[in-house]
Amino acid sequence: MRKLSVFVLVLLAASAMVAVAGSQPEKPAATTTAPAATAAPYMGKLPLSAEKVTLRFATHQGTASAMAKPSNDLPVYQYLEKVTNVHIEWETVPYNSYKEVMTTRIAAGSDLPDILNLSFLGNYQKLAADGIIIAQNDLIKQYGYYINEFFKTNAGYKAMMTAPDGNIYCVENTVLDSHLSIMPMVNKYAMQRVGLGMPTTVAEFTNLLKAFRDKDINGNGQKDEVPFATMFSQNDPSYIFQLANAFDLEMTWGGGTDPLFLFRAKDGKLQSQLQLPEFKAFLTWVAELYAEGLINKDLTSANYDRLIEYVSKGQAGMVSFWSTYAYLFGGASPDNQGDKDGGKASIFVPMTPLKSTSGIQYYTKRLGLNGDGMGITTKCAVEKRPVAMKWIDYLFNGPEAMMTQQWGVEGLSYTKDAAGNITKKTPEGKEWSAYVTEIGGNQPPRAHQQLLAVWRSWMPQWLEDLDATYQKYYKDPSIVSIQWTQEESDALKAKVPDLSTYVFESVTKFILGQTPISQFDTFVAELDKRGIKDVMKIYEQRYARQAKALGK
Ligand SMILES: [Ca+2]
Repeated sequence: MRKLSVFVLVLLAASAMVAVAGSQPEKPAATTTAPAATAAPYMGKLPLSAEKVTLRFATHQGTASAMAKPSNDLPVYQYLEKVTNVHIEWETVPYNSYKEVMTTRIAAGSDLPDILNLSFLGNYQKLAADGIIIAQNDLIKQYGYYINEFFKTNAGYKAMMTAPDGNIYCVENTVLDSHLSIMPMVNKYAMQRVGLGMPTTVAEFTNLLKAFRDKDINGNGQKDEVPFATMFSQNDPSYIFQLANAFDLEMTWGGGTDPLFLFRAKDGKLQSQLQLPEFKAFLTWVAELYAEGLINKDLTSANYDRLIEYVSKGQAGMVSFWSTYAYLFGGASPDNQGDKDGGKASIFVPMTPLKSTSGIQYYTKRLGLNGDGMGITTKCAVEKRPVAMKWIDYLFNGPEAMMTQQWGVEGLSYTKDAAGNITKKTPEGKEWSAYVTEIGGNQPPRAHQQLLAVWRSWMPQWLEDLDATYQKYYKDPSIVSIQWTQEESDALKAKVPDLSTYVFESVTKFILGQTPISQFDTFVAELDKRGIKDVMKIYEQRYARQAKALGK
């Protein structure tokens, strides 16, 4: 886990930081000074200010302990100050206490910084209505050069960053939405031993698992195979739900306050997926896999370590996890021939999607925001707002700032020759990506993008090559997680926890065979009793805004 650990941990930390929203539309409080009539429009040129400007920025110290706490002692931040001419006074709070500390500080209403990380601080519209932050629309128009460039090719992200009242209160972290996310991985040597190839249909998938079960793939003479080692729980539903793609459903993403997997949009209308015949067919299939001994008996309690254990004993022919981990499962497998890091060649190969009932093969893109919203507070002096906006803009999508995320600082973590070729540089005894993280690169606690270039440079070549060939399978989600109004968010809070608990208890019992599939209609009726239609109405309201913003 050396190479990828930091990056993947952060990917997995992507959580329910989705903004909940406010009900009282308010006029933007921003009153920015218009540039003089003679001034050329801002085009992202450095430095961001002719005179040194000091801004106070309150943020957390990073999502994982391996992340570097922002500080002017770190080379990346020293470099960014040099090129932008903006000095930051850091006010940092540990990630786990950020919500509590900052909520208290906001409630006191005094001593706000100029720029505020809005993670965990609630609905943006409400924060603006409460006089904490300003709308950034006008500022972005004038000083958000790189944000506007990003929006040109990322309409979905623009829609998600726009509040229900039409204002943009902040830009937020973006994630890589279509690169080896959640999908099963299949041991190619086990496939060779049983004489079968990569499955492309539900029937082939089932047959492959049966062959793994019956043909002693680890060659120890015992029937100890665990054909498909996976997980299923309320916190980790995706490994199983993702397979519902084979039934034309769309259940890979969502959870917490935004259980997207409950619904899909079809022909412009939302449908409650769990109440469809397709879901019954899917559930019937998974229950059969379980009853046939094709799935690990402990799927409701298994974790990553347990999956590695099954793999290391050669018991698992197929395993579920983030498929960026494919090389780690390969490294742990007895089929590994001395390539202990799994970096040189594939053993566990991410599975191509199964053909759906209607004949298409797809994975759903993980389109979502991931916190670190960059609010400009009402306490930020009007004359400082343009440079605050430029700084946020530049760090989000400016070329030198992106270089620091990917490569760190020239001379320290990389060198560049006259032709512009970059070579990694690492101090004695350090691992390169850990060093880049340590000096302030990688995924800092401010709005940033997960970068494909970083992902690529940190991925074993065989996995990177495979990822390129899988791009054709990714499709946009039919429902995009744009922001809720406060009213919608409150209504969801009243219904969703009880409904979700019921869904997971029931689905688990169906899979484990504790409830027969003949009871499916009772399940469907009970979902109605527990208000799934009311929840769907709220999703429909949001979907109407999505249709307006994205035309679909
Ligand atoms: Ca065996």
